[in-house]
Amino acid sequence: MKKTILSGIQTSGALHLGSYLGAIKNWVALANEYGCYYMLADLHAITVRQDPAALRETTLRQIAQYVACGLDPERNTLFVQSHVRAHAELAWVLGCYTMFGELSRMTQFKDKSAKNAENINAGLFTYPSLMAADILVYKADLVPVGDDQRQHLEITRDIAQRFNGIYGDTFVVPDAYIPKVGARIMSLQEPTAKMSKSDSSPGGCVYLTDSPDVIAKAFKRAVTDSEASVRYDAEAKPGVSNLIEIYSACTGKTAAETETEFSGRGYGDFKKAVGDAVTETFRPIREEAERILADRAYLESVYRTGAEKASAVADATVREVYEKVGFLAK
Ligand code: ATP
Ligand code: LTN
Repeated sequence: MKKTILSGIQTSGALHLGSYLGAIKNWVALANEYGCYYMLADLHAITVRQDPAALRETTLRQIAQYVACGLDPERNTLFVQSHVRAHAELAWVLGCYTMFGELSRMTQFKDKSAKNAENINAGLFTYPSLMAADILVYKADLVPVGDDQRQHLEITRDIAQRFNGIYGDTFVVPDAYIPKVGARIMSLQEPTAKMSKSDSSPGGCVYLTDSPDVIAKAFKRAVTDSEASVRYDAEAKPGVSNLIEIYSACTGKTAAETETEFSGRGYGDFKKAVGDAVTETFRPIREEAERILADRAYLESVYRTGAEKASAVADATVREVYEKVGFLAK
């Protein structure tokens, strides 16, 4: 029996270099060895205010991008979170086994509350109970994510263990799968902050949909330092180290090989090479995503089939959980 993977990305904006290198690249790499569920987290996306038409469009585009990245819908279950009711149902139950104090310690909650001071809603606070439900409802063994999701995986494990401790073995306690290279891509403009779609500085974030021209410009302007030496030192040289990490992740070369390749050469050369490596990584995906996006009937068949397959498994877990906690069977 193959082990199970679940992961997802919020449909709160466009996919970028961080979400590609930190998450999706590994989804593709692991797809053959595992039974995989890859989700579009639209329920999570509305913890921040979204424009309805834009949310729908982003969701569709993101499905096309999942497929274009190499996730074959015949072999992976690709689905939209809100299409599978069991997520919301289990999230409610798990919320009753998640502590206020635990949620208060989540750094993502603290960061997002600081960024959205006018909308610190209950969904933003209980976000991790829903994420735990996403994972536990499929009894997933492994969750490939970027480094920023480590804490959410820890709380998921705690919730699973707590529930199992009270009701007997129910959930699989999942492991995070965090890549060695690319787990934390930093902003090109502010290399001490994570690259993110909510990045406020233009050029800090590189999107999967960006043209080669836009990508080249973003790397040309990337913040570095005055030493003019391509050397990995995350503390002293965060900008250059981030570029080395990006180059390594896109080309498969190690940091040491990258240092040797660019030894004695200026930052101009290096930045151009990193931009080219990213462009070549993104080009086939971008072109394929555009082609798929034009075929709405195909996209519909992908997410409908995905939701059906996912619901069958997820509904069974909810039934099991409802029975264990003592809900009367209908
Ligand atoms: P937001 O800015 O709305 O919080 P985000 O840009 O951080 O979003 P998500 O959609 O939350 O991106 O993340 C999707 C996946 O990509 C997660 O697994 C996350 O850990 C990973 N990821 C996001 N940003 C990075 C990054 N800069 N480096 C590596 N992995 C990342
Ligand atoms: N919180 C994640 C998105 C997400 C997720 C999940 C990731 C929602 N549910 C379940 C892995 C497993 C993020 O991208 N910020």
